[in-house]
Amino acid sequence: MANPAGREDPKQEQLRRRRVSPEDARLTTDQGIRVDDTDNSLTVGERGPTLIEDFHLREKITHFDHERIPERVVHARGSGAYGHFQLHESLADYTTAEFLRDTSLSTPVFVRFSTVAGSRGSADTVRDVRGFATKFYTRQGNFDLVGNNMPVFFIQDGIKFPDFVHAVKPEPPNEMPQASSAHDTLWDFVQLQPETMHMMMWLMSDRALPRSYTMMEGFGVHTFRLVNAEGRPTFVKFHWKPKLGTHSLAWDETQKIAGKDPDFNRRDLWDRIAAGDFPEYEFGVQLVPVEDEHRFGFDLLDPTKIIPEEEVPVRPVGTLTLDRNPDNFFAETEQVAFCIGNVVPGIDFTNDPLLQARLFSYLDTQLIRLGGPNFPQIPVNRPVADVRNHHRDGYHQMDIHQGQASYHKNSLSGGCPVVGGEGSFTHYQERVDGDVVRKRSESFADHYSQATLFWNSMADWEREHIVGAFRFELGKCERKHVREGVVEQLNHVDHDLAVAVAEGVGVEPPQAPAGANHGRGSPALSQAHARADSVRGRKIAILAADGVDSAAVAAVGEALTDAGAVCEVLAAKDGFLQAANGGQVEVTRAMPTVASVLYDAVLVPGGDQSVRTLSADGDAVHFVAEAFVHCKAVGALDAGIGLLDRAGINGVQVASDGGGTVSDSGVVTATGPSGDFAAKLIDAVKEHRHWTRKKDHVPA
Ligand code: HDE
Repeated sequence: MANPAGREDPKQEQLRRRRVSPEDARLTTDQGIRVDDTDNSLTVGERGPTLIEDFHLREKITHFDHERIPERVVHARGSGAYGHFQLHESLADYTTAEFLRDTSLSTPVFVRFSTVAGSRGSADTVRDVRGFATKFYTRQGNFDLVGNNMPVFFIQDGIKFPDFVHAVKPEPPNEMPQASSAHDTLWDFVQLQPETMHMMMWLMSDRALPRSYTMMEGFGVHTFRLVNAEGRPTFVKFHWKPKLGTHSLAWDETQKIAGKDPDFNRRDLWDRIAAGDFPEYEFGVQLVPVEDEHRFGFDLLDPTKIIPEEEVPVRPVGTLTLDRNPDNFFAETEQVAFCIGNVVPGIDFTNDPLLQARLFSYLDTQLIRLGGPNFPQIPVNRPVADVRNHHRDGYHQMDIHQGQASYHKNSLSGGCPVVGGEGSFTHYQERVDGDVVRKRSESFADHYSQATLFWNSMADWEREHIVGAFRFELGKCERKHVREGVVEQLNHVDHDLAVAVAEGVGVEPPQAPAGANHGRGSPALSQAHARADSVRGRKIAILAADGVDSAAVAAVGEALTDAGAVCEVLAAKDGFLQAANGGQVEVTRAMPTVASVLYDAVLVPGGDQSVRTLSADGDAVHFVAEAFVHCKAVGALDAGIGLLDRAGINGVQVASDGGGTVSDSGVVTATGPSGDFAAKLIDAVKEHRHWTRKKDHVPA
């Protein structure tokens, strides 16, 4: 079976045999017996008692009673997709992993994106880390890269994970708040555990509010080891970079979306793939020769540290394309089991203590979540590589193992399956020597330098967002000593930051600390430098009423659609609008069913009557004002400019000669015939957001 790129896809071929379609089928019991009636139980007389011999009733209810499995203890809410990974540049000098050596191979994958703290039914757009887990179904077996959209973690040693997760999850007495870090227990943990500071900077930044799963980076976080054919190791950090750039939502917007469309990120991913607009990510590696292990000012084994990209560039070597939505959420996205211990020959671990604890945790949690040791046989988890061993029995055994010998060594099955041979996994032979201790390495002691590096790298608007986020989160903490403790920690990151946060949360601003900010930055950390060259999948709202200028709707709509955007005509009611020229314009959605927060940009076409109606409609006025306040591209043509004025968007300039197009911080207007309006609007949408826009005067 071929994938959309025309390459054979052995995983889809394997899954095809497991898919069950309702088409042309008759309803049966689980035993395959056709059922004559599934709406009425078997009773004695029409009003009499129900009979226990009604096997169909019993089976139907019993199956229903057992439909649920435990949700993941973290990363419970997720969205998955299939795709393929294409290597462009061979890493044969560094690894024996075939999928990273052979550029002719296309490797099938399943990816699951997730939030961390919320339950399965929580909203997508909460402030949180996002999981970015990829299962590569390689010919040498499954390789799982279980990463996040932030390159560091909250803690250095896995033994702290239960403490951290208990602190961030809803509080024990009342299970509040849902999917939010803005509460006392998390911040109490933070103030007492300074190693969290670097990650907290990321979590309070816009990285925690991705516009789309297709617009966020992914990181393997830990330093791994690649091993080549000569057995030579190289340290490696894995990266995903979205082709659409790394872009985020506004905090106010995320909170509103959580109510308007809690499935916002999930829907966006699904719709893009369904529309054939396949999300793409560049796969990159930072390679560090083992001789350089100690050349950095931090420990490569410390998962609270990045290797700045300016010091070790990310080398792009492949592309991940997501091109198929799952058929069944439960069977695939819920039952997929990632395990950081799933590595293939040529990829190995390091002594990062967080990584080591993860090696235990994933298999352990899946044994309970998926009900026993045979979960690797579930279709989404099953490798495309042959599986042959002496593991036997257990709940839900799906394979029928033939032969008398289920042990090694054996002579009865001719010694099969035979151990070893070409392509066998051999653990890297690291020499280790030391005393048995319970002690954090001194080389892990610096908790602030990289938090400061992150802060120094931010644009002014990013810093404003970070300060706002700290103020919001600490403002939700009931205990003053917790707020004070966090401000004290922030003072080690940057004094100005600590003062700005203190002022917002009723805490005495701290004294300047002894050591000054080191002043170093890493431009790659700022989203101000994110790629912004595409409008693919961007959603544009076109506000209209009867009397709209349908020619403008058609012309600008077509230009945006040709560029890859998705345009929707919104009006007070569903149906058709009478256009100014007598034609009709179909309404895509009724305005009460949507909101500006669900769109990337808004366009108000001309048409006097249409704009008069919209100007008298509070929903429409608010729509435009809110889009403006969230720094989105706003376009208006001719009379449509009047709606911008009505929304309080001052400073809209109109070319004095009555024609031409004017763009002011993402507000694009034109009067009269104007050839470049659509092009300018497209450019404004590409920018994603116009964060430096002056907007405090607009009431929304
Ligand atoms: Fe996880 N993590 N984690 N984690 N993690 C799980 O595994 C754990 C960590 C990550 O879409 C669990 O099957 C420990 C870092 C993702 O199914 C669990 C530690 C990173 C996902 C678990 C960490 C991650 C998980 C919950 C510290 C980024 C979702 C259910 C030692 C590099 C995968 C499950 C999916 C899921 C344990 C830290 C990423 C409990 C003990 C660091 C993306 O096993």
